[in-house]
Amino acid sequence: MAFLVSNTMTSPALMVLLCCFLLIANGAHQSEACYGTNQKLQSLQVSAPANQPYLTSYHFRPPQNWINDPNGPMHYKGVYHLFYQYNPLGPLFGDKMIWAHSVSYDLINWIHLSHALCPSGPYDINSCWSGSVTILPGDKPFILYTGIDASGQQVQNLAMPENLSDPLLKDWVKFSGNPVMTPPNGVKDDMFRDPTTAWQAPDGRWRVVVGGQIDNEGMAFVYWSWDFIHWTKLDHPLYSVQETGMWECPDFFPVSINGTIGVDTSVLNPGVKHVLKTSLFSDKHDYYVLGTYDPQMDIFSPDTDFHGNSNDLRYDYGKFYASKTFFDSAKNRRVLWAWANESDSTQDDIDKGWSGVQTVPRAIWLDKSGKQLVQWPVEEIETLRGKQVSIHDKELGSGSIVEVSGITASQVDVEIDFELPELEEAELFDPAWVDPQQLCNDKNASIQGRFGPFGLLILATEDLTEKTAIFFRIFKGQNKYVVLMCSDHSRSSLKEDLDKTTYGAFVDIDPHHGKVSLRSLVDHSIVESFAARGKTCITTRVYPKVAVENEAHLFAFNNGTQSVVISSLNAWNMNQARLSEEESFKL
Ligand code: DQQ
Repeated sequence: MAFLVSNTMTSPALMVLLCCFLLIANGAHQSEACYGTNQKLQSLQVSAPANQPYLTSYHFRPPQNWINDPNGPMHYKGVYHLFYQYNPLGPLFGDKMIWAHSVSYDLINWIHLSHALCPSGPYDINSCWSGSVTILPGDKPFILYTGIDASGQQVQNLAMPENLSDPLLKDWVKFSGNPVMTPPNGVKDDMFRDPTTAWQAPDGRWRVVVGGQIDNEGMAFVYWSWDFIHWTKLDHPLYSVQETGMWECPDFFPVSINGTIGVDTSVLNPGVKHVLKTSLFSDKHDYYVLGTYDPQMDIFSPDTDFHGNSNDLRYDYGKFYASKTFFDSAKNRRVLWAWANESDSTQDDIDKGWSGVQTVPRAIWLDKSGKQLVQWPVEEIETLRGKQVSIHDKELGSGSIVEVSGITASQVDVEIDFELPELEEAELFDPAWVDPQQLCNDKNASIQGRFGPFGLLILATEDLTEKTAIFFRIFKGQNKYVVLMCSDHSRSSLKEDLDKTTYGAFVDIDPHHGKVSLRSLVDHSIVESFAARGKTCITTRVYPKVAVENEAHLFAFNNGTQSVVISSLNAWNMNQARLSEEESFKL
């Protein structure tokens, strides 16, 4: 434990921390416990079958079994780390969840390491659930995670690298004094989880948020600490909202008011606003609110009320949950990861031998309007682009369909700019249409409008019996035009027993300026779509029966009565990311 001895901190608080480090040195040697468990579990595994049309090529996942939430992403000494919830026993969620660990130099190609945290002590013997990493001064990363203890209650635990000079941070030790937080009075044992990355307020104390619920009021509990070991709960939550139920995986971070540059989690100055994100257990969506953080009162005041319904802002209006951001100091950006669960049946997951993928990492920043966030796949994803095809200045008359040929449509990155004509004749928007998902459901891709539906048909068969339609409709509202983005899965597969929910969201742009853009990242069974350069995002899981591998086609279409023009379309075949298996997955 060289880093303990080399610590030169002098203030009283930091001396306490040093003493605690020494205590930690007496903690369990976690990597050994993990390794032993892992070896045993691996022998029970059945390998994923060879025929895998839905296996992704450039989205992150291990070779087999169940994954869910991203945990503790960080950039540390030139290496990106991603931990994630993993069930080493099989393709469904398990009752001994662990933190698996992978590393990367570019956020695209990953090496799977041995598992970081496995159930081992009374404070986490029933699972190591989600949590975050905080890098303390002196380059010391600490994990705070939820343990399910011997009596089934949710407690918060600490762990740290065994050897700070190992850039891959392969081995982790747990604090001998765990747990460091137990469910507060009045909070049920199973409603207290998922600590955030901590931040240090100007008074020098660390703050961390833990998700929870009291009665049906969802909330972000705040704890503070001088030494990162002893945590005291504040009387009031950072923020809470009645009737929203359990808040899972909260995230709390600053964003620059001007520009796309990301800032570290403790940054607090007039140049930033704060984002509070919560993953609502009730509907499995990630909602966020923008607002102001008061470090004296430790209160978050949102700019707009939050209700946890279709009026609220979401990172993504499709399958996207338990997300987490980190500050990437290498590129001064904030990066967002999320779990995209399957939409197939449990039996399908058992047959596939795996379940769940991570979305591509996205840079995230505050929109110029100050009213919403914007996301865009990290630029590194473009290094996977191969053969390119383009279409320019192509008019799409009413009912037209144009194939984007010459690419592998099951593994593609496509960007399309539509040029719009004069919108005076647009259909009137009914103010009663408050739920965009419902509107997309009622007006699916086969229902003709005036301006729209127009967009892309993805993972489609040549005869269009299978297709996933990602499209826009434009309406004329009272004072402005309204742009609707939809992802229609009603014809996505000839297979039954799939969740084919249609997704939808409004795009806050003024189409009167003549353009609307769409980018879709297609990777066999996942499609991530970004409208208007990342203002509205929809992620979907799709399982065509026929339109797989080389049988998949990509089309642009217009089913509105009015023409639109493809001013530019570029599509690139995507190469496979390298996901190498280290020993832990081969055993
Ligand atoms: N998943 C974890 C929990 C978290 C939930 C367990 C969110 O910590 O609340 O795998 O998906």
